[in-house]
Amino acid sequence: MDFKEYLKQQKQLVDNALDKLVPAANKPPARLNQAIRHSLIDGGKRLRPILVLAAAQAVGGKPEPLLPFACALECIHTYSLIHDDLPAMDNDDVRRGRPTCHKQFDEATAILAGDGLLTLAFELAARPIQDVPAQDSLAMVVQLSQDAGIHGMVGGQMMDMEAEDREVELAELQYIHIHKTGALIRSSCMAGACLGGGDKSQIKLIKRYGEAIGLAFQITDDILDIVGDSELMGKTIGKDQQQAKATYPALMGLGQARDEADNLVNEALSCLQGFSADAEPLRALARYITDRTH
Ligand code: GRG
Repeated sequence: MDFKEYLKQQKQLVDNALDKLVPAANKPPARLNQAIRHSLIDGGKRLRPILVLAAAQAVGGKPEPLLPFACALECIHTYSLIHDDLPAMDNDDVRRGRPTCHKQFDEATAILAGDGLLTLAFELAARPIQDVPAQDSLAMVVQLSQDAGIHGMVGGQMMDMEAEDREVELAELQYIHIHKTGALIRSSCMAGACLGGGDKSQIKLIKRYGEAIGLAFQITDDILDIVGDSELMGKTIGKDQQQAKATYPALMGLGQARDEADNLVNEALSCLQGFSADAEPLRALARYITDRTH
């Protein structure tokens, strides 16, 4: 398959759906909708929604009906970026190649834009999906709440903040990465597998796939913060070293961190061994996690 073309097409599909599902910039409250659109529209790789669609395809399901759920993942992800960039957290000026939400608007608007995106996400995730039993939808909404919230991303962010300015061992760092970044990626994969009609064993394997690429994704992010190109990445890099943050390369060196990420990608690929050619996009996405340059 032409993976570059696949990514481009899927991103376009997600971008079009987001544009339709998010309130127009001139609709009241216009400033809030403009702030949401500033951070959300035409930005980012759309990895999480694309994973939802690819996981559905891998189990033989139709991806298109899952677009609102897939967009919910992107709304939650974008909210986390907006809040993470605030002065009270990472205090960043640039995100997705443009000024961060609080820089372009103001702090209060950025907080509300994040809150608006988080709540919109659950409205989208709870929408009935053609041919999907309501109990499966409900189970994935619950899963998403847990993975995005206290037991997942939000909890991971708190642990990350608490670990600043002190020694962190690898086991703790892994725990932080799994929660802060991995949980939402796992949720994306599980939602696609379940809502795409996968059976229990397929969902379990794709869940494990998601866990492995989720951790590999954050390790790669740690690596790119050292060797990446800030223009390509659309954000400030080198901040981890500047803040003496615990990262995989800081704890084990660049080479071993790369090996760790590669091993996880191989583990993810082995989860898909019994799947048909329909899982090819999911396989290519796993390889992309460590090959990416932004
Ligand atoms: C709940 C406030 C709050 C934060 C949660 C996810 C997160 C914690 C903070 C965002 C900043 C950060 C470094 C997160 C780690 C995950 C990560 C690498 C995000 C960037 O994701 P990409 O590369 O971004 O998919 P694009 O812009 O391509 O969507």
